[in-house]
Formats: sequence, structure tokens, C-alpha cells
Amino acid sequence: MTNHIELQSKKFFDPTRLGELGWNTYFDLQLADIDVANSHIARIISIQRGQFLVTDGHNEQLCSAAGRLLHTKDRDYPITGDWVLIEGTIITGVIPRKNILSRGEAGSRSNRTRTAKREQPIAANLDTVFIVCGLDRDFNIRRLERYLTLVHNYGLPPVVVLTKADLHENPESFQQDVESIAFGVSVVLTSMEDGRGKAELESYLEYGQTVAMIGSSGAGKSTLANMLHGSDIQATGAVSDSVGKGRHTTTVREIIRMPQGGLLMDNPGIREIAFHEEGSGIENTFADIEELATMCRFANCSHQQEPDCAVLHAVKTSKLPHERLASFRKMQSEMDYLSTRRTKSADRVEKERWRGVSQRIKNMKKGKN
Ligand SMILES: Nc1nc2c(ncn2[C@@H]2O[C@H](COP(=O)(O)OP(=O)(O)OP(=O)(O)O)[C@@H](O)[C@H]2O)c(=O)[nH]1
Ligand SMILES: [Mg+2]
Ligand SMILES: [Zn+2]
Repeated sequence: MTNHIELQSKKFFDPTRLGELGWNTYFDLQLADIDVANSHIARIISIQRGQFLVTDGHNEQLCSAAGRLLHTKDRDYPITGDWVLIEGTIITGVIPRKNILSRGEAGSRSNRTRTAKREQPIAANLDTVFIVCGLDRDFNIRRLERYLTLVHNYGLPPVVVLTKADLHENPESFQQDVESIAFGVSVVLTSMEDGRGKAELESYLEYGQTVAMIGSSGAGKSTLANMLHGSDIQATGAVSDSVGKGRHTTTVREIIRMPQGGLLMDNPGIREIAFHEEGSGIENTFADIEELATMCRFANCSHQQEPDCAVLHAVKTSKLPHERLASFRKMQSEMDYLSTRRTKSADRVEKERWRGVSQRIKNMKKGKN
């Protein structure tokens, strides 16, 4: 049986070509439970107006998704970076993802809780996420904390890329500021003027690696893609108005094959980072506060007014910036809300299940079926 599958799948995909697109043994294992006969394996490299651009390493083609996939409420809808099964020009299935990066949909955020009601997937099957931030008015430590939490929530490894280093005499001071809040995360300075940072970032773009870039509009993501690629493959643009809410130059998520052997995904700028899911983001992003908290008198200390609170003590003695604690608290309350919402909806499902069961029991007692 295994042989049969192997023979069949060999016919339908060329492992060397797919390897160049990021295919690896993880995905091989996912195929074990899937009927791949008659289908072809490809990766989604961009989505435009409901059409999916896929490639198998030989050919690119536009596909549409089978109705079944569009109707599944949650996670089966194909997104950029997905490995999919195609028959003709129809996507018939999504191969189980290794991971996903997603955020709360802009505009679906509740004013009260700041958390988003709907999810906006960014990409699937990533190895690294570049959090791109310009060393101009884009630079904002508190926003970087939000990006780090978002990426850590999905268990993905972030790298902070500080672009436009040429605008400063001493950009290293910004790098140090970020390093002091991003524990164990590499912080790389880049500039389109002199190409600095290129070699370091190239190490994330080796054969089969997929990197996604996220950041505000005008942060310099597409400029960075061009610098790393060594040619102008992506359009770039000046920030168009003074409030920074100008047009996005990049409008679609798009995966670019890089000369280094990996894949780089350019994304339209993000205006606001809303969370949709909780994870281990807070622990990772605020490792310093988590560590201090172990020394608070109370294990469940909220670091608001409790006696012998090590976190408040660190703020008082200027070891921990007050703004960082405020940022931590705000995100913590957003995560708490998300986790309550999840528990509540799980409870609701459970209640409905029991309602069904008790109805069936009543019916049985009445002699119905
Ligand atoms: N001085 C300087 N300017 C830069 C650098 N990188 C990008 N820029 C400028 O910043 C502006 C925005 O760059 P883009 O690369 O288009 O930004 P983006 O992040 O792709 O923006 P969206 O596609 O809208 O999300 C352009 O005017 C670039 O020329 C840099 O290293 N130094
Ligand atoms: Mg762009
Ligand atoms: Zn405390």
C-alpha cells in the first residue's frame, strides 16, 4: 500500500522542485492520511480577488478553491503559503499546516476589549518572521512589543529588522533599545543606501526556508525585499501623508523566490495589531516581568498594589520602565479576555451538546426515537 502511494505521488510531484519551495518531511508525513491520487501538489504564492496563484516549481497557475473549502468556517480556507492539492485548476484540499501567522481583522476590534472578533490570516508554513520597523517616525518600542507578542503567540521565531539606519549617526542606540526589550531575538540594522544587514538576514533565507515580513506601511518591507533579492522585484513608495495612514504601496501578500534559495513573503502594511488568539506571546515578550513576578510575595500578584511586589519595586527603582509595565498590563488584559471568550464558547458548545443529550433521553422516555 505504501509503495502504491509512493509510486503515485512520485507521478504527481517532483520532490526536488517542491523542496525548493519549502516542502519537507513534515509535509510528507501529512500526506500519509490523504488521498493524493489524481491531484497535484502546489504552494499558494499569492491570492488576488479570490483567485489563488500557485506554483509547483515548474509552472505557475491561477486556481480557484472548491466550494467546500470556501464554506468551511474556520481554518480550511486556503491562505498564502499553504500547500494545496489541485485538480485541474481547482484547489481541492489544504495540506495540514505546520503553523500559521494571523491577527485580528482590522475594523472588527471591539472598543471595549480591543480584541478582534474576526481573524485575518497572514500566512501559513513559515520558518521565520521579520518584524520590519523603520528608524523614522515608524519607530515605536511599544508597537514592537505588540508585534513580538503576536509572533510569539503563534510559536514563530521573530527577527526585528530596523530599516533606514542611514537616517541616523548612531543607529546602534536604537538597536540596543530594542535588544533591551526583545530577549533572545536578533535585532538587525539595515539600509538601502549601503546594504548593511544583508548578510545577516540572508542566513534566514537559505534553501527551503520561508520568511514573512510584517510591519507598518512605509516601514521599508518591499525595499528590503529588493535589497535582499539584489534587484527591483517589488514596487516601493514614499509614505503618502502626514498622519501615516496613506496608501499601501504593496497591496497583496506575495511569496518571492529568493536567490539565496529560500522564500520571502512581502505583505501590505499593518495599521493596527489586534490579537485574535492567545498563546505564549506574553511570557516570551515580557520575559523580564515574568522573571520579576516569581519574586513577588503573592504567586497570583497582579502587580497593581500588592505588598512586596517585585515588579512594582523594579518600576520604583527605575529598573523597569513604567511604560513597559503598562504595555504588559494592557496586553495581558487583552489575552485574558481572549481566553475567557474561548472558554465561554467551549462552554456553550458543551451546554448545547448536553441539551441535545437530555432531549434525546426525554424522547426515549416518551417512547419516541
Ligand atoms: N533612507 C531610507 N529610506 C528607505 C529605506 N528603506 C525604505 N525607505 C523608504 O521608505 C519608503 C517606504 O518603503 P517601502 O519599501 O515601499 O515600504 P513598505 O513597508 O513596503 O510599505 P507598504 O508596501 O505600503 O506596506 C520608500 O520611500 C523607501 O524609499 C532605507 O533603508 N533608507
Ligand atoms: Mg511594500
Ligand atoms: Zn507583583
